[in-house]
Amino acid sequence: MFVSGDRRPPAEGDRTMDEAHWFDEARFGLFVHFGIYAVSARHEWVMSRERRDPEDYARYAQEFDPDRFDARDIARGAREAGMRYAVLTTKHHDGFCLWDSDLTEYTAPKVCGRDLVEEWVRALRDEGLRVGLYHSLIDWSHPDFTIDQNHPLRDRPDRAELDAGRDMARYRSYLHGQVRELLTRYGQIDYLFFDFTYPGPQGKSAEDWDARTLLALVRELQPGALVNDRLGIPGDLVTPEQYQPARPMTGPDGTPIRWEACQTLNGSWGYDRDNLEFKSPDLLVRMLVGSVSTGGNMLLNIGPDGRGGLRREDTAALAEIGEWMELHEDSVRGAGPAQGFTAPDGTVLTQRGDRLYVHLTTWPMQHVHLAGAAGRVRFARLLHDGSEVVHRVIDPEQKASQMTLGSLGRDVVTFTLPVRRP
Ligand code: FUL
Repeated sequence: MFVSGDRRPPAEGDRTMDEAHWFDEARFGLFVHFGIYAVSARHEWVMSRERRDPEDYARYAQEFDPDRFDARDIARGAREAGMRYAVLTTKHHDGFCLWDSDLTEYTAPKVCGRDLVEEWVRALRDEGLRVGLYHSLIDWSHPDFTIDQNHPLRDRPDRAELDAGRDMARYRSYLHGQVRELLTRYGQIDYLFFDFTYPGPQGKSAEDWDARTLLALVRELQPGALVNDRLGIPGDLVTPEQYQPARPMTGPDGTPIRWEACQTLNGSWGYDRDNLEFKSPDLLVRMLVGSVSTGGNMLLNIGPDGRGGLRREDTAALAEIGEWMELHEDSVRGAGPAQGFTAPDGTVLTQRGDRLYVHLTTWPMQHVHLAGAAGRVRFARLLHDGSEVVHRVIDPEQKASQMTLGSLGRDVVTFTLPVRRP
């Protein structure tokens, strides 16, 4: 049966994922990398890249004064961009903690008197966003974290001496203790992004974190929270980094695997002042619909500067994506891969219930031929203004329909078709 061409959301049973979960419904989230590395303004890995020893690096903590960090502002920007969840770095690999941990003095509250995680969680809840926390498994400042291939002290001639006496078992109890703090002090946490495991002779593996116990701790303290895959054991979703999976991810038995592609705006996660290679909002929208078309989410990152403020490029990107989302949200939220259609060249397809969305990613284009559509389309219309897209069957053999479009000067044009199941 055909459905009408209105914008009514599909009924529960129409969802494209088997399980209606907030994460799959959301499709789009914000990642925020913030820490004392923002003061260096040279990437969040500056400590490792520049082989800085912990004492020297800790000078950034003394100079950390995030007077412009405004979690409310960030949360509002995320919501207006069409995001429905956001993830903040509670601690990155440098070990500096943004919350008031009892287990170390190396924290934001100790240097600036503010628990930034508390501010974060409150702001997200107030904006109606799901709460995500990133937590680094790696800690280059902890005296028990052994020196490996990424460690800032790896090239020191006295490496063996510096490494002697370090004890990963002690580090592990610190790590677990901190995760317990994060999961017991701030109410409901919806998503935990651990980062990361890198097995090998010079790396760290799931045993180093005692990943099973850590995961069990999360399940016990926050049974509803999603956990990513970077503990080195399977979690609830996989997190491709800076690439877009070309097709839906499936397990050996063909069942869909939940995934989320995390993406930077300019190749760096933390504030990187001199890196101006920003992705355009148009490209970001294409990446977003690309993620949805292959059944995943996109987690788009911003890196506040040394004062916690956002650079113009960050806010502009969020605002422009927000403008697109305001008109095209239905093709993203709760949508997934198209069922039984192959995307014609220059298009990306998403589907939500019985509504197919055709995103034109190259433009101008006068006609689109959609194989398999003949006889299944009741009405085709542009999504942003509801205007009709004239379609006619051109090849009954192929069951193809031709959609004729004028020359709209928009970046990503989306039209929507109520379709019949094949
Ligand atoms: C990586 C980290 O090493 C990067 O700094 C960043 O946090 C990214 C999301 O994950 O593995």
